[in-house]
Amino acid sequence: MSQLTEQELSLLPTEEDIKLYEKNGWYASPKIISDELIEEARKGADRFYKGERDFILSNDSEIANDSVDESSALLNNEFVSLQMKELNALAFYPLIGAIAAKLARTDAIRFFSDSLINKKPSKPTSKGIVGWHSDKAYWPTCSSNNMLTAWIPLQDVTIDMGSLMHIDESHNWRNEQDLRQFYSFNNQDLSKFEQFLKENKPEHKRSTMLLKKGQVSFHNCNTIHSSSTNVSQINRMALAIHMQDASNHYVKAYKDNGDLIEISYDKLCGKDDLGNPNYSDENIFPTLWKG
Ligand SMILES: O=C(O)CCC(=O)C(=O)O
Repeated sequence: MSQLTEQELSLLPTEEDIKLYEKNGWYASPKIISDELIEEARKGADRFYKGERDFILSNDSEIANDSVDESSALLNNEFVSLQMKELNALAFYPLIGAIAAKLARTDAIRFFSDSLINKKPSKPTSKGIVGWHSDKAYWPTCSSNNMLTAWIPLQDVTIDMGSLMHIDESHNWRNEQDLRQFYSFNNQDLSKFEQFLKENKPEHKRSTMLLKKGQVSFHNCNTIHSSSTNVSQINRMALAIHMQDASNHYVKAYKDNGDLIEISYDKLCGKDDLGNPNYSDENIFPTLWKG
């Protein structure tokens, strides 16, 4: 694994930053990524939307893989950094994994998945909202509550662009089952959950990630987040990299009716010695950082 330069070391979160991450469930970094790396990633994203691929995924039928649709204000495509070299360079930028490792207080960070989100200016037929959810709600087969996501905007993000919003300290609500009925990435109505919060969590605080290009927002896998409509005139693009801490491994999880849950990534990765999905499969969940 690559070493960090002196300058990169100076950009790691301090103990105080880590404690704030643990308290709030999110951390916004200073500028850690060069304009060149971001511009290259945008080129990779543009090539992806044109249908080009540098590396072929063994199976892309089970993952979010929106096709370009002029009537839709939101495109969501997963595992793009395992398909495009410029997005791979961004996802594997060592400082991102190193910061994640510090925040999760772990010595290794492994890729779990990614989402390239292109939130276009809203259309009469499509608001391009990302509904309130926690990432972990989609990963019941993961043992760790210490997994985290790096959200990397591919341009500055201003208030009118529908930036990422976190509910502070909501990672501590992970066992509150009545919240789960509201969770859905695809839900275009943010207001029902907001009304619920007003009534049941009147003290809650919402933090909107207004970031400059090169800054990265990190959130714990249980932190509740969403993003609203992009009412600006330009596309708001972001690469979200979902990451495993060293402790994470597959655990069996069941639906209410007793059926075994299989998440889509289980169909992409190899099996371990017991025949279960192998969340350490280097082909699909490569190591991003080792301390
Ligand atoms: O880009 C967005 O608006 C949503 C991103 C997201 O859900 C995530 O980073 O986990």
